[in-house]
Amino acid sequence: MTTATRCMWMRGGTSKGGYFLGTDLPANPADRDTLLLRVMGSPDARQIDGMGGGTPLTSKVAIVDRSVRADVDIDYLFLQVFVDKALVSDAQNCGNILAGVGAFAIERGLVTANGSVTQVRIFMRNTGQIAVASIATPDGRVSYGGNTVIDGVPGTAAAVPLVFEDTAGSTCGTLLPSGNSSDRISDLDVTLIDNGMPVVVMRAADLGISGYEAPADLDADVALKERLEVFRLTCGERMGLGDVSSKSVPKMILVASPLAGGAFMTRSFIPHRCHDTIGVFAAISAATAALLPDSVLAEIAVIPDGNDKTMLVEHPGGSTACILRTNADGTVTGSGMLRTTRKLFDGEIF
Ligand code: NQM
Repeated sequence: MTTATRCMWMRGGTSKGGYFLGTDLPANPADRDTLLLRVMGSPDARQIDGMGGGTPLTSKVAIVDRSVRADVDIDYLFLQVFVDKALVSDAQNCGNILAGVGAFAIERGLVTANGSVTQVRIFMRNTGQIAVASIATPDGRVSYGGNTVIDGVPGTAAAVPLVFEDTAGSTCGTLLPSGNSSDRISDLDVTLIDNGMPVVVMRAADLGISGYEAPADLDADVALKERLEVFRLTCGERMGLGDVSSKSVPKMILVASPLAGGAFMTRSFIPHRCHDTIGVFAAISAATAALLPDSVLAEIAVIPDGNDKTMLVEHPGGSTACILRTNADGTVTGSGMLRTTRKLFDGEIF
Protein backbone atom coordinates (compact mmCIF):
# COMPACT_ATOMS: atom_id res chain seq x y z
CA MET A 1 0.00 0.00 0.00
CA THR A 2 1.32 3.45 -0.81
CA THR A 3 1.35 5.78 2.15
CA ALA A 4 1.37 9.58 1.97
CA THR A 5 3.23 11.49 4.67
CA ARG A 6 3.06 15.26 5.09
CA CYS A 7 6.44 16.98 4.98
CA MET A 8 8.17 20.17 3.94
CA TRP A 9 11.49 20.23 2.10
CA MET A 10 13.76 23.05 3.19
CA ARG A 11 17.28 24.30 2.81
CA GLY A 12 18.66 24.92 6.27
CA GLY A 13 21.97 26.82 6.12
CA THR A 14 24.23 24.86 3.78
CA SER A 15 22.21 21.63 4.14
CA LYS A 16 18.88 20.43 2.80
CA GLY A 17 16.32 17.94 4.02
CA GLY A 18 12.84 16.86 4.97
CA TYR A 19 11.03 18.56 7.88
CA PHE A 20 8.27 16.56 9.56
CA LEU A 21 5.92 17.03 12.47
CA GLY A 22 6.55 14.16 14.86
CA THR A 23 2.80 13.52 14.84
CA ASP A 24 2.91 12.90 11.07
CA LEU A 25 5.44 10.06 11.44
CA PRO A 26 5.13 6.55 12.92
CA ALA A 27 5.63 6.68 16.69
CA ASN A 28 7.76 3.54 16.68
CA PRO A 29 11.38 4.58 15.84
CA ALA A 30 12.04 1.42 13.79
CA ASP A 31 8.95 2.03 11.61
CA ARG A 32 9.84 5.73 11.37
CA ASP A 33 13.38 4.95 10.21
CA THR A 34 12.14 2.42 7.64
CA LEU A 35 9.89 5.13 6.22
CA LEU A 36 12.70 7.74 6.21
CA LEU A 37 15.06 5.41 4.35
CA ARG A 38 12.33 5.05 1.68
CA VAL A 39 11.76 8.82 1.66
CA MET A 40 15.45 9.49 0.96
CA GLY A 41 16.03 6.46 -1.31
CA SER A 42 18.71 4.89 0.93
CA PRO A 43 20.76 2.81 0.74
CA ASP A 44 21.93 3.86 -2.72
CA ALA A 45 24.84 6.11 -3.67
CA ARG A 46 22.55 8.14 -5.96
CA GLN A 47 19.39 7.89 -3.81
CA ILE A 48 17.64 7.68 -7.15
CA ASP A 49 14.43 6.22 -5.69
CA GLY A 50 13.97 8.98 -3.14
CA MET A 51 14.38 12.64 -2.29
CA GLY A 52 17.98 12.49 -1.03
CA GLY A 53 20.64 14.21 -3.09
CA GLY A 54 23.32 11.52 -2.81
CA THR A 55 25.39 13.37 -0.19
CA PRO A 56 25.19 13.45 3.63
CA LEU A 57 24.35 17.18 3.47
CA THR A 58 21.21 16.52 1.41
CA SER A 59 20.03 13.42 3.27
CA LYS A 60 18.88 14.96 6.52
CA VAL A 61 15.67 15.03 8.52
CA ALA A 62 14.21 17.35 11.16
CA ILE A 63 11.39 16.11 13.38
CA VAL A 64 9.59 18.90 15.19
CA ASP A 65 7.03 18.72 18.00
CA ARG A 66 5.33 21.07 20.38
CA SER A 67 7.35 20.88 23.60
CA VAL A 68 6.11 19.94 27.04
CA ARG A 69 9.06 21.83 28.54
CA ALA A 70 8.22 25.21 30.07
CA ASP A 71 11.44 26.90 28.88
CA VAL A 72 11.09 26.26 25.12
CA ASP A 73 8.49 26.38 22.35
CA ILE A 74 9.37 23.27 20.37
CA ASP A 75 11.47 20.10 20.38
CA TYR A 76 13.74 19.29 17.41
CA LEU A 77 15.22 15.88 16.71
CA PHE A 78 17.82 15.69 13.94
CA LEU A 79 18.26 12.44 12.02
CA GLN A 80 21.06 11.69 9.58
CA VAL A 81 19.86 9.26 6.92
CA PHE A 82 22.97 7.56 5.62
CA VAL A 83 23.27 7.59 1.84
CA ASP A 84 24.80 4.18 1.16
CA LYS A 85 23.82 2.30 4.33
CA ALA A 86 20.40 1.36 5.67
CA LEU A 87 21.10 3.48 8.72
CA VAL A 88 19.34 6.40 10.36
CA SER A 89 21.28 7.99 13.20
CA ASP A 90 20.39 10.41 15.98
CA ALA A 91 23.98 10.40 17.29
CA GLN A 92 24.66 13.98 16.17
CA ASN A 93 22.97 17.35 16.10
CA CYS A 94 22.89 19.59 13.01
CA GLY A 95 23.05 23.36 13.27
CA ASN A 96 22.38 23.88 9.57
CA ILE A 97 19.10 21.96 9.47
CA LEU A 98 18.29 23.76 12.74
CA ALA A 99 18.17 27.01 10.73
CA GLY A 100 14.87 25.89 9.12
CA VAL A 101 13.22 24.55 12.26
CA GLY A 102 11.86 27.85 13.62
CA ALA A 103 10.28 28.81 10.28
CA PHE A 104 8.81 25.31 9.91
CA ALA A 105 7.27 25.49 13.41
CA ILE A 106 5.62 28.82 12.56
CA GLU A 107 4.39 27.50 9.19
CA ARG A 108 2.81 24.48 10.90
CA GLY A 109 1.15 26.58 13.62
CA LEU A 110 3.22 25.28 16.55
CA VAL A 111 4.50 28.80 17.22
CA THR A 112 2.58 32.04 16.65
CA ALA A 113 4.38 34.84 14.84
CA ASN A 114 4.94 37.74 17.19
CA GLY A 115 5.98 41.08 15.69
CA SER A 116 8.39 41.59 12.81
CA VAL A 117 10.85 39.04 14.27
CA THR A 118 9.66 35.96 16.15
CA GLN A 119 12.02 34.28 18.56
CA VAL A 120 11.61 30.52 18.68
CA ARG A 121 13.14 28.63 21.57
CA ILE A 122 14.16 25.16 20.45
CA PHE A 123 15.08 22.15 22.59
CA MET A 124 17.60 20.12 20.62
CA ARG A 125 16.69 16.56 21.58
CA ASN A 126 19.88 14.97 20.23
CA THR A 127 22.06 16.76 22.75
CA GLY A 128 19.60 18.15 25.31
CA GLN A 129 20.45 21.82 24.80
CA ILE A 130 18.59 24.97 23.80
CA ALA A 131 18.91 27.17 20.72
CA VAL A 132 17.08 30.42 20.05
CA ALA A 133 16.28 31.21 16.40
CA SER A 134 15.07 34.64 15.28
CA ILE A 135 12.71 34.36 12.31
CA ALA A 136 11.61 37.28 10.13
CA THR A 137 7.80 37.46 10.39
CA PRO A 138 6.59 40.76 8.94
CA ASP A 139 2.78 40.68 8.51
CA GLY A 140 2.55 37.69 10.86
CA ARG A 141 4.01 35.24 8.33
CA VAL A 142 7.47 33.82 7.74
CA SER A 143 9.42 35.84 5.21
CA TYR A 144 12.27 33.96 3.54
CA GLY A 145 13.56 36.75 1.31
CA GLY A 146 16.29 39.12 2.47
CA ASN A 147 19.78 40.44 1.95
CA THR A 148 21.88 38.02 3.98
CA VAL A 149 24.61 36.02 2.26
CA ILE A 150 26.15 32.88 3.74
CA ASP A 151 29.13 31.31 2.05
CA GLY A 152 28.22 28.01 0.44
CA VAL A 153 24.74 29.15 -0.68
CA PRO A 154 24.15 31.22 -3.82
CA GLY A 155 22.08 34.39 -3.56
CA THR A 156 20.61 36.09 -0.53
CA ALA A 157 17.85 35.36 2.00
CA ALA A 158 16.42 36.54 5.31
CA ALA A 159 18.86 36.28 8.19
CA VAL A 160 18.22 33.56 10.77
CA PRO A 161 20.40 34.40 13.79
CA LEU A 162 20.96 31.35 16.01
CA VAL A 163 22.07 31.65 19.62
CA PHE A 164 23.16 28.67 21.69
CA GLU A 165 23.18 28.09 25.41
CA ASP A 166 25.33 25.57 27.26
CA THR A 167 26.51 23.50 24.31
CA ALA A 168 29.78 22.45 26.01
CA GLY A 169 29.94 18.67 26.32
CA SER A 170 26.80 18.22 24.19
CA THR A 171 27.49 14.57 23.42
CA CYS A 172 30.67 13.74 25.34
CA GLY A 173 29.53 15.20 28.68
CA THR A 174 32.42 17.66 28.97
CA LEU A 175 34.04 20.21 26.68
CA LEU A 176 37.36 18.36 26.73
CA PRO A 177 36.47 14.66 26.93
CA SER A 178 40.08 13.52 27.47
CA GLY A 179 40.57 16.16 30.17
CA ASN A 180 43.29 17.86 28.09
CA SER A 181 43.39 20.68 25.57
CA SER A 182 45.75 18.59 23.48
CA ASP A 183 46.75 14.94 23.32
CA ARG A 184 49.27 12.94 21.37
CA ILE A 185 47.55 9.92 19.83
CA SER A 186 49.29 7.56 17.37
CA ASP A 187 52.05 10.11 16.63
CA LEU A 188 49.60 12.95 15.94
CA ASP A 189 48.79 15.98 18.07
CA VAL A 190 45.04 16.49 18.46
CA THR A 191 42.50 18.51 20.37
CA LEU A 192 39.43 16.44 21.26
CA ILE A 193 36.60 18.88 21.91
CA ASP A 194 32.79 19.07 22.01
CA ASN A 195 31.10 22.46 22.07
CA GLY A 196 27.94 21.31 20.29
CA MET A 197 29.65 18.68 18.11
CA PRO A 198 32.35 16.15 19.01
CA VAL A 199 35.32 16.99 16.79
CA VAL A 200 38.95 15.97 16.46
CA VAL A 201 41.06 19.00 15.52
CA MET A 202 44.47 18.33 13.99
CA ARG A 203 46.98 20.25 11.95
CA ALA A 204 46.77 19.47 8.23
CA ALA A 205 50.55 19.74 7.97
CA ASP A 206 50.94 16.88 10.48
CA LEU A 207 49.13 14.67 7.95
CA GLY A 208 51.44 15.76 5.14
CA ILE A 209 48.94 18.03 3.39
CA SER A 210 48.61 21.81 3.21
CA GLY A 211 45.00 22.13 4.36
CA TYR A 212 44.18 24.28 1.32
CA GLU A 213 43.39 21.39 -1.07
CA ALA A 214 40.07 21.21 -2.93
CA PRO A 215 37.54 18.91 -1.17
CA ALA A 216 37.32 16.73 -4.31
CA ASP A 217 41.09 16.16 -4.22
CA LEU A 218 40.97 15.19 -0.55
CA ASP A 219 38.00 12.90 -1.21
CA ALA A 220 40.03 11.20 -3.95
CA ASP A 221 42.93 10.59 -1.55
CA VAL A 222 42.02 7.06 -0.46
CA ALA A 223 45.17 6.61 1.66
CA LEU A 224 44.47 9.81 3.61
CA LYS A 225 40.83 8.85 4.19
CA GLU A 226 41.74 5.35 5.37
CA ARG A 227 44.31 6.79 7.76
CA LEU A 228 41.81 9.33 9.06
CA GLU A 229 39.18 6.64 9.67
CA VAL A 230 41.54 4.37 11.64
CA PHE A 231 42.54 7.40 13.67
CA ARG A 232 38.90 8.48 14.15
CA LEU A 233 38.01 5.11 15.68
CA THR A 234 40.77 5.55 18.26
CA CYS A 235 39.78 9.15 18.99
CA GLY A 236 36.11 8.14 19.30
CA GLU A 237 37.05 5.70 22.08
CA ARG A 238 39.15 8.38 23.78
CA MET A 239 36.19 10.77 23.64
CA GLY A 240 33.96 8.25 25.40
CA LEU A 241 31.87 7.65 22.28
CA GLY A 242 32.63 3.93 22.13
CA ASP A 243 32.83 2.18 18.76
CA VAL A 244 32.13 4.97 16.25
CA SER A 245 32.42 2.84 13.12
CA SER A 246 28.67 3.30 12.44
CA LYS A 247 28.44 6.81 13.89
CA SER A 248 28.82 10.14 12.10
CA VAL A 249 30.77 11.59 15.06
CA PRO A 250 33.42 12.62 15.82
CA LYS A 251 34.03 14.84 12.80
CA MET A 252 37.65 15.26 11.72
CA ILE A 253 38.82 18.85 11.25
CA LEU A 254 42.16 19.58 9.63
CA VAL A 255 43.39 23.09 10.33
CA ALA A 256 45.94 25.48 8.84
CA SER A 257 46.79 29.18 8.96
CA PRO A 258 44.06 31.51 7.67
CA LEU A 259 44.28 32.76 4.09
CA ALA A 260 41.68 35.53 4.00
CA GLY A 261 41.90 37.45 7.26
CA GLY A 262 39.97 34.86 9.29
CA ALA A 263 40.89 32.98 12.46
CA PHE A 264 42.05 29.73 10.83
CA MET A 265 41.48 27.55 7.77
CA THR A 266 39.63 24.20 7.86
CA ARG A 267 39.03 21.05 5.87
CA SER A 268 36.33 19.11 7.67
CA PHE A 269 35.50 15.40 7.19
CA ILE A 270 31.89 14.58 8.19
CA PRO A 271 33.32 12.03 8.78
CA HIS A 272 33.93 10.18 5.50
CA ARG A 273 33.50 13.00 3.01
CA CYS A 274 35.18 16.36 2.93
CA HIS A 275 32.63 19.14 3.59
CA ASP A 276 32.35 21.88 0.96
CA THR A 277 32.06 24.34 3.86
CA ILE A 278 31.85 23.33 7.55
CA GLY A 279 29.02 22.39 9.94
CA VAL A 280 27.63 24.94 12.39
CA PHE A 281 28.48 23.19 15.65
CA ALA A 282 31.66 21.79 14.13
CA ALA A 283 32.82 25.36 13.42
CA ILE A 284 31.86 26.52 16.91
CA SER A 285 33.67 23.58 18.48
CA ALA A 286 36.82 24.23 16.43
CA ALA A 287 36.68 27.97 17.17
CA THR A 288 36.37 27.14 20.88
CA ALA A 289 39.50 24.97 20.57
CA ALA A 290 41.32 27.96 19.08
CA LEU A 291 40.78 29.88 22.32
CA LEU A 292 42.52 27.24 24.46
CA PRO A 293 46.17 28.23 25.00
CA ASP A 294 47.49 24.67 24.60
CA SER A 295 45.31 23.40 21.75
CA VAL A 296 46.68 22.33 18.36
CA LEU A 297 45.34 25.64 17.02
CA ALA A 298 47.22 27.78 19.55
CA GLU A 299 50.08 28.66 17.21
CA ILE A 300 47.95 28.87 14.07
CA ALA A 301 44.82 30.81 15.01
CA VAL A 302 44.44 34.57 14.88
CA ILE A 303 42.23 35.51 17.83
CA PRO A 304 40.27 38.78 17.98
CA ASP A 305 40.36 40.90 21.15
CA GLY A 306 37.41 41.45 23.48
CA ASN A 307 34.97 39.18 25.30
CA ASP A 308 32.55 38.81 22.37
CA LYS A 309 34.66 37.38 19.59
CA THR A 310 33.52 37.16 15.99
CA MET A 311 35.74 34.43 14.59
CA LEU A 312 35.78 33.78 10.86
CA VAL A 313 36.33 30.06 10.40
CA GLU A 314 37.67 29.72 6.87
CA HIS A 315 36.60 26.72 4.74
CA PRO A 316 36.66 25.68 1.06
CA GLY A 317 33.60 27.81 0.25
CA GLY A 318 34.67 31.00 2.04
CA SER A 319 34.18 31.49 5.76
CA THR A 320 31.63 31.09 8.55
CA ALA A 321 31.38 33.73 11.28
CA CYS A 322 31.10 32.19 14.75
CA ILE A 323 30.37 34.49 17.65
CA LEU A 324 31.89 33.27 20.90
CA ARG A 325 31.09 34.95 24.19
CA THR A 326 33.84 34.52 26.77
CA ASN A 327 34.06 35.46 30.43
CA ALA A 328 36.96 37.16 32.22
CA ASP A 329 39.03 33.97 32.44
CA GLY A 330 38.53 33.20 28.74
CA THR A 331 35.94 30.42 29.14
CA VAL A 332 33.38 30.28 26.32
CA THR A 333 29.93 30.85 27.88
CA GLY A 334 27.73 31.14 24.78
CA SER A 335 27.86 31.16 21.00
CA GLY A 336 25.96 32.16 17.94
CA MET A 337 25.89 32.07 14.17
CA LEU A 338 24.01 33.67 11.31
CA ARG A 339 22.26 31.28 8.90
CA THR A 340 19.50 31.52 6.30
CA THR A 341 16.77 29.10 5.24
CA ARG A 342 14.37 28.56 2.35
CA LYS A 343 11.09 26.68 2.02
CA LEU A 344 11.35 24.53 -1.10
CA PHE A 345 8.10 22.58 -1.12
CA ASP A 346 5.25 21.63 1.14
CA GLY A 347 3.20 18.56 0.46
CA GLU A 348 3.09 14.81 0.80
CA ILE A 349 5.81 12.28 0.16
CA PHE A 350 4.67 8.93 -1.22
O1 NQM B 1 28.03 20.79 12.70
C1 NQM B 1 27.36 18.43 8.61
C2 NQM B 1 26.14 20.45 8.18
C3 NQM B 1 26.66 19.44 9.13
C4 NQM B 1 26.35 19.49 10.55
C5 NQM B 1 27.88 17.33 9.36
C6 NQM B 1 26.22 20.82 11.15
C7 NQM B 1 26.84 21.10 12.48
O2 NQM B 1 26.92 21.15 7.58
O3 NQM B 1 26.12 21.67 13.29
O4 NQM B 1 25.61 21.73 10.62
O5 NQM B 1 28.79 17.58 10.14
O6 NQM B 1 27.41 16.22 9.17
O7 NQM B 1 24.92 20.52 8.01
